Amino acid sequence: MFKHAIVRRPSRSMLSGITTSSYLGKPDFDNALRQHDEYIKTLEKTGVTVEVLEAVEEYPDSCFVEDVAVLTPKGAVITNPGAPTRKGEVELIISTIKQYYDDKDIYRITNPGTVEGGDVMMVGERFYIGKSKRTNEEGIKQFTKILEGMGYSVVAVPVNKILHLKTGVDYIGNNNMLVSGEFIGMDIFESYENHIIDDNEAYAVNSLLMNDKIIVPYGFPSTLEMIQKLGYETLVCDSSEFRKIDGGLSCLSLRF
Ligand code: CIR
Repeated sequence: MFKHAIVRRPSRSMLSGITTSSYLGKPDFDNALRQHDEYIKTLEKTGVTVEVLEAVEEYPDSCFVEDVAVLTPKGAVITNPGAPTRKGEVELIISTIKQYYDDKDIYRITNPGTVEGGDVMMVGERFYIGKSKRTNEEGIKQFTKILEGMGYSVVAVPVNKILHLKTGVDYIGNNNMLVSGEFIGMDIFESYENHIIDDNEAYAVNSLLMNDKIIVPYGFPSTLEMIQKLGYETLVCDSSEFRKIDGGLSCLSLRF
């Protein structure tokens, strides 16, 4: 059960956030704030208390708090983002993490290792970590040592075509895995029930398992229907402004 979530308000500078989706246009900041309000309310409906951190103009991508830490029931890992403009974001989160974890249970990924939380997918006692443009071999080595020390197992997954692991594959509980693109048919995930999300709805792979509910992004009716048919209670949340800078639902919070 998740009890807590941490989010950070988007800053006006999000208009210059890193993006591979510029064809979608620039985010509308006022609408992004409204969507962020809705995101917080949606998280609350899943039974968590949400800590809302203030916006930081200096870091355009800092609303994507998922990337700067990995929070587990046994300890916290402060990451080291691979994107140069995002490295400083980790210092902003540490004092918040310290409110929830003892110092002895807080670990750090250090140079030359890089890890971004969007590349980390928790499935019970196992963590999958994507080797991507943002998370490198050395980062995976450090992450594995830390997580194995906590008693978890870690499996590395190649990520070649997309930003983060969870942009393309997501675990929604009950052995159900949403898969798209390069992850379709991958041996690593063969023990799960694979549910293929077509390219035209690929953004909705990043749906979010929160306690007994799944939060699905607004505007992806086939994925929504498929998840409902699996028997889940769903909540829908519009994250279209964040999508314009490559952000999905999971990126916008830390959940633990
Ligand atoms: C970035 O490129 O870093 C941001 N514009 C988007 C980060 C998305 N985060 C995530 O998938 N966990």
